[in-house]
Amino acid sequence: TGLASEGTHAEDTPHRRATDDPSRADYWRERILAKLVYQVGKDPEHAEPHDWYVATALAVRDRIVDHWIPATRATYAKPVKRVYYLSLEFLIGRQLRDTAYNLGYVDAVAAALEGLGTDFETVRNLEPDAALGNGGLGRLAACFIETMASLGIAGYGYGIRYDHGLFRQALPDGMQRELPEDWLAYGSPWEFRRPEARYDIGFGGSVAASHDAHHLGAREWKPAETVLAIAYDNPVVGWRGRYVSTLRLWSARSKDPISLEDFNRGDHVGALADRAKAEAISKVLYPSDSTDAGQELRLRQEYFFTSASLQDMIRRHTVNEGYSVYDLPDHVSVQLNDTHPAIAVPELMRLLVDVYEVPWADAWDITRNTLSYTNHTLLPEALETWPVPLMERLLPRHMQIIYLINAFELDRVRDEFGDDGALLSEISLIGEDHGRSVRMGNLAFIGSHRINGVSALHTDLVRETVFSGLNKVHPGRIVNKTNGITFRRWLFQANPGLTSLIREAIGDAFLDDHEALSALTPFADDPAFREKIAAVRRQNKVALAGLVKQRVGLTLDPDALFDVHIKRIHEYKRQLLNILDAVALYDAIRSNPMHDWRPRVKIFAGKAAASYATAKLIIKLSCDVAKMINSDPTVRGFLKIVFLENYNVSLAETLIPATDLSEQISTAGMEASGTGNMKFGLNGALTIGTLDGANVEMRDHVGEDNIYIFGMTAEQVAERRSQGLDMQETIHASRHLSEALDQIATGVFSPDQPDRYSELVNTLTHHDYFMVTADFEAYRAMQVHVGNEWKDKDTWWRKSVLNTARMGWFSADRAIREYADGIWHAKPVDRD
Ligand code: T68
Repeated sequence: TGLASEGTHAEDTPHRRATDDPSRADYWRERILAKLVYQVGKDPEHAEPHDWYVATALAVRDRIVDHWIPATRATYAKPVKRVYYLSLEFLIGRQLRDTAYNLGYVDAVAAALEGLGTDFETVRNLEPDAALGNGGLGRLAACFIETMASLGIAGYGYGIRYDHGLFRQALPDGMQRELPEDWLAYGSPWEFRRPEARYDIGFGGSVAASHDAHHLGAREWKPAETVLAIAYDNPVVGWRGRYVSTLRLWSARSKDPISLEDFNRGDHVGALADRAKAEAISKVLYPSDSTDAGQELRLRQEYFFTSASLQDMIRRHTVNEGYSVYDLPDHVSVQLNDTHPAIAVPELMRLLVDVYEVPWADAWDITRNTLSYTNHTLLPEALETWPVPLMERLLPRHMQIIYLINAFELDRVRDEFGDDGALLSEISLIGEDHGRSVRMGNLAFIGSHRINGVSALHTDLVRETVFSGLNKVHPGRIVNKTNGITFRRWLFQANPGLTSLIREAIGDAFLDDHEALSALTPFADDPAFREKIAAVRRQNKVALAGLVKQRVGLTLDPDALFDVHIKRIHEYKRQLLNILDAVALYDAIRSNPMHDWRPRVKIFAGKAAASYATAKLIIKLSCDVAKMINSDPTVRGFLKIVFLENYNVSLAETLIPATDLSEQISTAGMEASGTGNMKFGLNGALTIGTLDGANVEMRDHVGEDNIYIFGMTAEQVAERRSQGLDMQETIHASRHLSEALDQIATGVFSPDQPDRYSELVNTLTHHDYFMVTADFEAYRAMQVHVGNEWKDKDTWWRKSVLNTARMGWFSADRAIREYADGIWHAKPVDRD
């Protein structure tokens, strides 16, 4: 067949040519040239840099297929449980380096490109980021797909192939503008279109009355509208090519590309109207990372990809593998990434009851034993609900099923717990608050055998708050699975300098077993090693400084403390707290110019949801403050502020290895986990943070002396809130804080519009829900402490090494093993 199962393409023939060996540059030279000529159709003499990118990607893609087909065969030959990860977001970023790296071909490909008159860095930077996600939730899904492949779990990701991913952020005068993102403008060399893998997705219409009077029997749903879901497969290669997961993304197509009747009547635009409506489903990613509930298109997206994915999964299970739907839970696990695919609960019931004629009670067991659900937030505005009238109109059969599930659940609970009205209304699938609505969190919970939070603290809070009632009636169903990150992308690829140093120090075991990083611990006390670590960081900072120079024209001192705050802009993530500290530091430098200041650079990046006015104002404030401080000669370079435009995965890959101090300062109790915090710690940045999300577990692992924890605990925040949100006294008690707020409120940083921030400051003063002012003094004191620690380089680099050495547990390999053992009961594929 020409397909090798272990790493190499070449067959073991006696006359093996040099060009049959993919560890050699000439192998790649030959194949890249062939792709350039025969697939891109360009003369190598006149090829543009982008043509070289496409040719290289296509050549690498062939090697993926060499692993993908045997991996798929092996899964059919010796079946293991298949894991389906349903997510509306997969923030995978660039794929060339990731793929080439996991297959071990980066050096050979780079050498080939040199010989062809270009270079790997140039070529790989031409790949647009696949920005099919907003933030942490989408990036987690991407880390998990790669990790399932690395561990040999038969994993599939299912999502939407958005024509336009997350908007591009422009910042003219510091005001965020959203520009369309167009990652598919040149097509994607990684995907395989599968026009034969298509499913009908219905919307609207009616449900026929049944022949038998039994209310639990099959019904016939006659949708008014049918949209086609077409599959595009993106293979995701695991570490050392162990396994290849398939990321199957659905694109919406109209059943009728054009209405010829309308066209022939002369209505050339109307002739395309149905098509436009159908295809709108996969046009754009919703840019809010906390739901603006209630938009019909969003519900259409959710049902579209969930239905297509379940139909595809059942087809593979029944037609390809010949199993009965009754055996679904033995062979299949479906993980719901937040409530976005929660419609899977009634959809799987519908498929089983109406299409496969499974009795209701059996269908319910199958559904619950197959599905599990991950919660990522406690923010009330992010808990999805859908108005009942919208659901009835768009998904009438599902609404019937939801009512039935609800009735059975409430009956059962009433039998067991008595007629507790408060409990019953809390766990009901139907909320009565602002008009009747379907609570997707409760639906996902009731339809799942396991519900998980994403850090120890978050899971505790899930049990105590959003799902306290459901936790009482289903004790033990909520479990914790602390997030993890893929070390392949976030250490080995993003920070080759640090990776080489670690290999020299402790050998290669940690490349496969991330907890083996702990062998680095004794090197924290080795001055020579610390010096090398500092040198690598400096190199990464020089590279970042180059990027900043090129993008914003600002010159950074690579010996300054690089203090980095990158994530979505949110009040709870408290970029404002950091800006207030910057203003206080600015004042301190001016009023005490003879102090032994050390240069510090505060770097911000992040997007605000298009509709989140306060978040956009926070961006503007950062830019205003930056402008004033960067141009004030009395600061003499001791403080610089940078806001980098258009934060994305690729920018994070450059920023994180160049960071000295990682900002993880959310209001305690509000950040479910965080995953950026782990990426920074792994790369040796020290963290300044609150006891929130996974920061708590990071402290436990790295040791409290090696992390800068400050501020109120989640419990204290709750207590403080119950006393009211007016902070005048708190502000009054802090001279630094009152002065900083005053300057911002009176327009010191916004002379062109002095009242620009008066409302913002007013809110902080009288309604500080996020406890920015209440945590200010603790934060500032800790920042002063950090500044002092930075002066003692031995201490700093010792702590840095200990952070890297002790982050092994935060590997996604650990997280996925926990899911596989505790929720999916899935074992790795045997490829021999
Ligand atoms: C994040 N959630 C959590 N949501 O905020 C973060 N939401 O603490 C956690 O580490 C991460 O999930 C992974 O568990 C999100 O990123 C969204 O992006 C989102 C998108 C649409 C609707 C709601």
